[in-house]
Amino acid sequence: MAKFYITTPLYYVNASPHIGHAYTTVIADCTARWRRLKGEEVFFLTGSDEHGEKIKKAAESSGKEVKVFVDEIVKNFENLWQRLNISYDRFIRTTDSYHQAAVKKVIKTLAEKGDIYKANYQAYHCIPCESFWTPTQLAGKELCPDCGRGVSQIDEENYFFKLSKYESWLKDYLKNNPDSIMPKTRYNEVIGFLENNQLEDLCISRPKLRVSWGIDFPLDDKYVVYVWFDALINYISGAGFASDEKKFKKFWPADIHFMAKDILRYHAVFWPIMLKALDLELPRMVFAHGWWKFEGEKMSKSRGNIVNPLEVTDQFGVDALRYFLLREIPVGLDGNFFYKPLISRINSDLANDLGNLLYRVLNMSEKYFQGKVISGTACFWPPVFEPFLKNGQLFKSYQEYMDSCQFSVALEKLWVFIGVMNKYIEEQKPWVLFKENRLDELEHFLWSLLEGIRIVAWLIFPVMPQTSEAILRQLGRELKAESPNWSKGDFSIKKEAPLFPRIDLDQYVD
Ligand code: ME8
Repeated sequence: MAKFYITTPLYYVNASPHIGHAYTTVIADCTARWRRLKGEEVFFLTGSDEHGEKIKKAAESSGKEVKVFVDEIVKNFENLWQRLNISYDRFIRTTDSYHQAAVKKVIKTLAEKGDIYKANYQAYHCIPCESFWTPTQLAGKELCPDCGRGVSQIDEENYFFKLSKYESWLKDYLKNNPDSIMPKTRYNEVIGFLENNQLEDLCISRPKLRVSWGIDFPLDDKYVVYVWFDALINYISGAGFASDEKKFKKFWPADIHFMAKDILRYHAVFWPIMLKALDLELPRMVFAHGWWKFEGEKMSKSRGNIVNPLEVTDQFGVDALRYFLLREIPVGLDGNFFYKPLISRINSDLANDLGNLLYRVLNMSEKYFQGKVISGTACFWPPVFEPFLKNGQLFKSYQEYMDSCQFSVALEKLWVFIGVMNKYIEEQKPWVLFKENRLDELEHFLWSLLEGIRIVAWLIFPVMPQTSEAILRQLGRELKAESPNWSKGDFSIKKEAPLFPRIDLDQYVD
């Protein structure tokens, strides 16, 4: 059985999650569910990044002891993931002892290799980004080049990792592996960065006198590990490095690291070099999606312009939010979060197109055949279905888009099939068939639609798991026994309440 290892970033637990975090995690969950559906053995890792000054400051301003504070915020993340039906296999916390052991092992290994040394460190620190900058990078301004906020100056002795030693190796590696960073624009960005900048060695320690909240630096007890160096190691520690050799052997390398473009450089420059220095294989792909904005700016905890996913799911439902996030914007681009487009998607795509199709067909099946619709011998598809079903075309193209993380395109194409089914009902006028007592034709007509809906239900499982199961249940079927291709089989209808009630748009003003 093929394996597939998927990760999300480890989110900072200085505040509760927002739509941006939900987005990456829903994308990762959709991919995990998709791969499992196809029969692959998936390991899906998410978790929390809990060390460093940023977290310590947030705890201080809440008046709580740091561990108590992070425990509470971690609960908020776990609750949200449960609410959004996130099917992760492991939730890693950087405060977990197995992770801390792995970080120490990494540093000792790199030191033995001669890749770590001590020197003076002069830099500017952006606390909200936990990033560090040289005077040259700031170009005369004391503002973070990433987020534009103020930075503070640092001048101290520290430990460094020899990043620069691996610069030409990384350039060659990326040139030979153009698919290792997706989408393509992000790959080009990284290549451009490497062409225009010389890599400097990475400062990987912080003196305890200044930053006390971190993993003890194994080479010197006056220091803790830099939070980014600590956090990146989760991708191996979470898969068993230093704790479960068998698991690690099975799942490493990661098949896909999901994140947004803000943290691409850490994953596309620092991380591969760390792995190379450790003689470990590199992840197959780093996928950096766009940003969700709100009121024109990147949604972020420190800016305070956030949309709370729990409120959205309470108002509109979990699957509606999952569908909207995956369908609304092509995965590499930025998007603005507004309520109107969300409600329009719910009303048109979910309530009208999918919901109505299902209920019209279920109603007719009950009315004309008391809910029992059999395939009989004539289970050929109607001619209008031909372009979708011949040679498993619908499944094949859906698979291609899902495998390449083009979720919005996969769904757009699937909805064309749903549209064709709706039109087919209009054109066939089943009530006439009934009136004229052409019951064989009528049953085959309904059976074809039920079979088409069944295929749709299978395909949407990774995107809307509850909806998929609810549809199959009403058709008298179960996901695990189903296939995505046209096949014989009877239906035994058990109609439930509508999946997506229409929402009154006028109640919501953006
Ligand atoms: O960077 N739009 O944690 P973080 C889309 N701890 N995605 C967004 C987003 C937005 N507006 N805001 C956040 C960190 N995200 C580090 C990571 S990994 C070893 C350490 C998502 O809490 C997106 O995935 O700031 C982004 O990359 C991540 O949250 C940043 O999360």
